[in-house]
Amino acid sequence: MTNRLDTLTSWRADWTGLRVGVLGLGVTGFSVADTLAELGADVLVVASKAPDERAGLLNVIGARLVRSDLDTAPAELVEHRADVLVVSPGFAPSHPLLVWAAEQGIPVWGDVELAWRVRDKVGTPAEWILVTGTNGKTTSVQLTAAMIAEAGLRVAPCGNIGIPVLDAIRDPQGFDVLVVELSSYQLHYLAGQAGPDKVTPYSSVCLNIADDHLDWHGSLEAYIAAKGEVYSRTKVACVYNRSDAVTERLVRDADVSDGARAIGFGLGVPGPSDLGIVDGILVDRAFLEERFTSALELTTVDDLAAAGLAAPHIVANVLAAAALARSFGVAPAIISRALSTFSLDAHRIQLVLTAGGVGWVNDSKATNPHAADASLRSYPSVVWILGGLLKGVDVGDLVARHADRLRGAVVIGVDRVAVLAAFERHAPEVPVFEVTADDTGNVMTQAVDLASGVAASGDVVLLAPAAASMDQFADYAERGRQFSDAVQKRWGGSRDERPDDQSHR
Ligand code: UMA
Repeated sequence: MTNRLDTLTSWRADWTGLRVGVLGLGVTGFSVADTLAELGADVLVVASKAPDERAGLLNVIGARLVRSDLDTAPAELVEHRADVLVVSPGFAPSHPLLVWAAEQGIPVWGDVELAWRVRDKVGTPAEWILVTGTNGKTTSVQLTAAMIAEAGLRVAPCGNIGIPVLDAIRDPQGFDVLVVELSSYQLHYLAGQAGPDKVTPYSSVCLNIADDHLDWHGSLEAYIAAKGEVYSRTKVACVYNRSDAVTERLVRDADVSDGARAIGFGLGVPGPSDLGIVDGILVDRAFLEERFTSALELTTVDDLAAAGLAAPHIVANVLAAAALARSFGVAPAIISRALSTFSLDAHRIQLVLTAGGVGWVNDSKATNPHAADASLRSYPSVVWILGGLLKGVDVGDLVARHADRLRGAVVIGVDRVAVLAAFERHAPEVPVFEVTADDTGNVMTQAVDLASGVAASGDVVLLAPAAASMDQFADYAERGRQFSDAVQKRWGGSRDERPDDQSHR
C-alpha cells in the first residue's frame, strides 16, 4: 500500500484530515500550523511558550494548542495519534518529544521539507538556491538576492534569515527564485527526508565551517554532516570555499544531480571553475566558455570599499554570492550594479561613532568564535567586549590568537568564568575587566564605561562577543542596540564623526 505521506508532494494533494503535531509556536511553528490548517489537516500545536497573539490566531485558523513544559509527550499529543510531526528548528534531536516520536515510529519533518512539498502553490514553482555556513549566511543570502533582483527576476530571501520558507511559498505574488538560508538545525532535519520528492536545489553553498552549536548537534562531526546536506541533489553549482577544505570535502562527498559542477571561491587568484581576485579585481573564471584562458570582471576591491564591503570576510561573501548569481545566468555588469547600492545590515561591523580617536564598533552578529575571529583580524589594536552564552564552544584559541592586538578585554554574559579562565591561561598579560551587572539595562552601560577606561587613541572598542546573546538580551540585535545606545549616551555630544550605517575598516 502506498504510504499516504508519499503522496503529499503538492499543494493540490489531499491533505484533509491528516493528523499533524506541530512542535513549537515561534515564527516557524505558526507558519507550519497556518499552512496545514489551510490545507485541511487536523493540526495540534504543542509549545512550551506560546505568545498570546499567535495562540489567539491558532484559534481563528482552527488549529488546537497545548501548552506544556514538553518534558514528556502531553496526553493530547499522545491521543492525537499524529501521522507526522513537523518540528521547529530549535528542537534538538535529543529533545524528549523527538525521542518519543522515534520510539513511536512517527515520522518527523522540518518546516523546509513541508515547504518543498507544497512549493507549487502559486504558479510555476521557484528554483531554490540554498545557503549555509557557520558565518556570513545572511549577508550572502542578501547579496545573492540583490544580484538576482537586479536582473529583473522575482526573488525572495527566506529561511533562517527570519522569514519562514512557507511564508515565501504562500506569498501570492509568486517568485522565480527563493534564496534560502538554512541553519544546521534545518539541514539536520532535511537530511532525514524519506519521501520520493526531496529538496533539490538549483545551486548551493556552504560558506565555511567552524565550531558552533555543538551542544545542539552533540559533536562537531554531526554539525559538519548536517551542513553537508546543503549540497544534496544540487543541479547546477555546488559552491565551496577554497580556503576551507571541509567545504570542498563536503562537495566531493555529496550526492548531487548529474551535471552539477563544483565551483570554488576565495580571496586568492582563481583557477578555472573558480571565482577569486586578480590584482584587486574580482573575477569569474567559472561561468564562461574560455575559462582556461580568460576571466570575467565582476567588480573591484576599491569599488567594494566605497560601498562599505571591503572587510575580507565580506569580500568572500560577495564572491560566494556572485558564484550563485552567475550560476543562474546573472550578467557581470548586473552583479556590479547590485553591489554598488548594497548595504550591510545593522550589527555587522557597524561603526557607531569615533570619539577621542577611538572607534566604537558594533559586531553583535559575531555570535561564535569564527565570526569574532574575522572581526578581530580587521583591527590592529582592540579593546574587545566579549562573552554571553558559549554554546559549548571553547574561546581559548581565539583569545590566544589575538592576544597581541588586545589593549584590554571586557567580559559580559553568564559564561564569564570560562572566558576569564581562557584569558588567564592564554593571555595573562591582557588587562581583563568583568561586567558584573546582569540585567539587560545595565550590562552595556557598565561594559562601555570599563572599555572607555582602557581605550587609547587609535584603538577600536569592538563588540564581537563570540557567543550567543539570549542569556542577557532578547537577541543579537537587542544586544547591539544596547551597546550602540550606551556608546551614544556616553559620547554622543563629543564624537569626532558620525558615519553612516556601514562597515568600517
Ligand atoms: N521550543 C521548545 N523547546 C525547544 C526548542 C524550541 O519548546 O527545545 C519552542 C520555543 O519555546 C518556542 C518555539 O519552540 O515557542 C521556537 O521555535 P524555534 O526555536 O525553532 O524558533 P523560531 O521562532 O521558529 O525561529 C526559527 C529559527 N530559530 C532557531 O533555529 C533557534 C530562526 O533562526 C529562523 O529565523 C526562523 O525559524 C525562520 O526560519 C534564528 C536563529 O537563531 C535567527 N538561528 C540559529 C542561528 O542562526 O545560529 C540556528
